[in-house]
Amino acid sequence: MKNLNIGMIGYGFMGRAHTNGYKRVNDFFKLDYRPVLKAACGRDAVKVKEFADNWGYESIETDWKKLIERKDIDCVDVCTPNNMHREICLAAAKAGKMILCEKPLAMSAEEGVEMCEAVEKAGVANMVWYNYRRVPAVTFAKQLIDEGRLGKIFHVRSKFLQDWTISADLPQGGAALWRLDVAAAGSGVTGDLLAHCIDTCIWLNGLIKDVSAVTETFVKERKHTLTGKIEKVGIDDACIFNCHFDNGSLGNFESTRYARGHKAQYTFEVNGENASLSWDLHDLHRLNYFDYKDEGPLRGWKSIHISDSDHPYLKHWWVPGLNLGYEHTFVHQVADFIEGLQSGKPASPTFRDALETQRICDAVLKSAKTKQWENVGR
Ligand code: SOE
Repeated sequence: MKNLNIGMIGYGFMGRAHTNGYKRVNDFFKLDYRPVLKAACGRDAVKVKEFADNWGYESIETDWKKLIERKDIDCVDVCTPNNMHREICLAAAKAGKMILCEKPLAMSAEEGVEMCEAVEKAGVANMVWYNYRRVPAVTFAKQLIDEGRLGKIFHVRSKFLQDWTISADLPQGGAALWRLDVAAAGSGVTGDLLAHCIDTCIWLNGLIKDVSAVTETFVKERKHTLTGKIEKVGIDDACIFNCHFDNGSLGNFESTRYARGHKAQYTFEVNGENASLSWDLHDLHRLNYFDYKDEGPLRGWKSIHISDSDHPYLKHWWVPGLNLGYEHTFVHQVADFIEGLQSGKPASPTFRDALETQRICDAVLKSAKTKQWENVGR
């Protein structure tokens, strides 16, 4: 088995989630590569050391440029705030490293194009962490749609609802709250949450042609953690958009951090000519399915418990009936990345695949400003 030496940049929530994926993958998946936790990198030496010791990284760096220069690193994992993705990925590609970048790929499609060109020119393996594709029930939904079971698709709707920024006393910026700071995040819920909905839905139903969006910033000013001053809030707190898919179906998307009572209610529903399906992150091991063939007194939605060995990824885990959770999606993504290295058929979403989501996010934010329908630029 070959070693795949990982250099992790960033050690927050995603640093932990990805590391857990690297650590567990060989226990459950038979692969030719073994991820080795070579180095963790962060600016605060004490904090990054604590992270490295806790998770089992062999060494630390406090300068990402040093990490990228290291000969013993094969693969760079970018878990920083969004405004650093571009610079790190360009440098890592130049240094010939494989790159796994946290979503969203970039601050804008323009940056994304540069990043795609860099990894493609360097010929390095690359992937973006849109992990929800790897919830077995979501992967199963993709299989059912690809098999043509739903027939012609008419509607796709998806929401990602949270409630954690309702308090106006919550500051913006800094390590914990960079998602509220437009300079670090690029956008609010559009890049952070809707990007997940878009990634999954274009994977399920093909590309989006044009969009019509509204956004709102409910709390206009917040104290900035780094400056200590009250500053304008530049992110979108909520975003709703309608769209046309290339295949003629209609899409309806909504995301907010102001839906009191919802922590991470990510849902989608697809309605086709022959069948419909829906999924809810709060019940992630179930796929709801309605088949028109069952029309008659026994018609109805069924809730399929996705836990059997003939469901995606499940044969690698426990016995039928036992649930997987959020963290398994990262294990699956590492497994798929490695299988892509082995087969030469890169795991999706590559940077190029994820650029499409970036383009749609740009069109959504533009439409909210112009109050017009906007085409997705390609
Ligand atoms: C925000 O709260 C967040 O952590 C996102 O940044 C993640 O991408 C999403 O999976 C869960 O919510």
